[in-house]
Amino acid sequence: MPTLNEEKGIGKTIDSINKDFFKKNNWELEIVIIDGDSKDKTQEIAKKKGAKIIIEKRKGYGRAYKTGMPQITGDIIVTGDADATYPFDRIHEYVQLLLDENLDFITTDRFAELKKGSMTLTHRFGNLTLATVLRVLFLINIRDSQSGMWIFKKEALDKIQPLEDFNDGMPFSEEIKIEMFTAKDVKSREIFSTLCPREGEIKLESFKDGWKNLKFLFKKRITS
Ligand SMILES: Nc1nc2c(ncn2[C@@H]2O[C@H](COP(=O)(O)OP(=O)(O)O)[C@@H](O)[C@H]2O)c(=O)[nH]1
Ligand SMILES: [Mg+2]
Repeated sequence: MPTLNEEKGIGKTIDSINKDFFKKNNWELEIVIIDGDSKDKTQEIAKKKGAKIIIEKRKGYGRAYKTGMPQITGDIIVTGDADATYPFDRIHEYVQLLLDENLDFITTDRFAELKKGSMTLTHRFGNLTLATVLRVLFLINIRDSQSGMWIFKKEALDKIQPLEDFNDGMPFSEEIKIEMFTAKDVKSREIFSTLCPREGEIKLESFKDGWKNLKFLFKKRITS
């Protein structure tokens, strides 16, 4: 999880993981945050709850993942925001699905079950636009191009462009989907999921980031 001043959401997010299921299945669980030098209690709370903390002072959502992912020791990586919006209480089911269906990459469709107050109309419209443009430009059939919860085999990262070539900002999210869904030998799928209302301050700057995400799609289409 990338974190930047998420003291209101980090504890709830970590607590919601079904740790008993992991234990029962003998699945080792490592919780990792990549923290952008939070000035609140994010690090303290995460540490108390047993998480490993990687610090990445350089700005950006994508930058955090680029620094964090190579340092993950597990075979399967599950990502998501630390703001209690993503269903970390279901990740054991998603991991099981990845294994049962022998998939390499799963992305989650938040629109299948948007909880009340989880997304403003403006954001819904922005997301719809971005997903449509992505579908048209890259011929990938996904409904939610901005979902931040992915479940994937770490080895899938070796089959796509080098992590350092990824965007440092919010476009990282759509870029990883484009890379995984268009890569040869990577079995990808989008599954129904959900989104809950956020705890704490939003870091995304709606119009600025929406526009950046849109420009990014055209640029990537032209240059790749
Ligand atoms: N390390 C790090 N994390 C960030 C940065 N910007 C955002 N995040 C984290 O990335 C996640 C996504 O940000 P969020 O504001 O929830 O964006 P949204 O879900 O698209 O509205 C959250 O867990 C943030 O704390 C950053 O510059 N550095
Ligand atoms: Mg979020």
